[in-house]
Amino acid sequence: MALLMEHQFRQLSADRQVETRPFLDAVSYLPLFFDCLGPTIFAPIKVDLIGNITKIKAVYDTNPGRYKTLQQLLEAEKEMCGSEWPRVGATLALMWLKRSLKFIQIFLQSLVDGEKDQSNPNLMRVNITKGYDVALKRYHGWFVQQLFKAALYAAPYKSDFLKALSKGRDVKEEECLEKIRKFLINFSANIDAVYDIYSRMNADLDYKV
Ligand code: EIS
Repeated sequence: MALLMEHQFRQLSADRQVETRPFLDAVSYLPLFFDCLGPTIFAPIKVDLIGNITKIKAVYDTNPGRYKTLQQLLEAEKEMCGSEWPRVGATLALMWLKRSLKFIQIFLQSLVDGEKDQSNPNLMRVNITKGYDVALKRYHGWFVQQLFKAALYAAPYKSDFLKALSKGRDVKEEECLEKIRKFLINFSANIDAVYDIYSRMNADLDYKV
């Protein structure tokens, strides 16, 4: 929890523009989130996520003034890349990054909403599967979907996951969930705003990996 609460996302202003720099600062802590699920088996996911963030940051650093907001960044690439866009550069990296963020969002929301397998309340398979189904499944072919099903069995117990999120401190479940609830307010607003950019600019692609 400490992990999430110490690196909150910014509250959006009235125009709902997402500023690139603070967004990148906040997402740079999220790969650690996958360590809390299990550092070894989920390492490839973490690598993918870090790759997305690194790519967006590399583009941003070439001209921070011009790419002040994520929308400006996409608009600039659209103008520069012609028919290759949106399957290029930071636009492609953010397209995938937003799906991983959405996965985290739906998974955490389901936890705080108390959705659980009544016969195994300390398992998180219901919550993880919901995140996956909403955010990622349709972009994965048969093989990756099978990997997901296998990986689900390596997911930790809820109590261990919450403890890892709290940096090893034994915090009461309800206290943890309350902090996640607070974290989700700005986090979800940022993700929704990024999804809106992709739908407004017709920048999302439907291919499967
Ligand atoms: C994108 O990745 C890149 O992110 C993007 C660019 O290269 C683009 C080109 O098409 O591809 O292929 C990736 C996709 N990312 C697309 C899949 C990675 C999944 C890792 C599979 C490795 C297997 C072994 C580990 C076992 C875990 C399996 C999980 C499978 C989903 C139980 C909890 C599971 C949680 C899973 C949720 C998070 C998954 C996030 C994956 C995102 C994804 O689908 S660019 O790179 O533009 O920056 O260069």
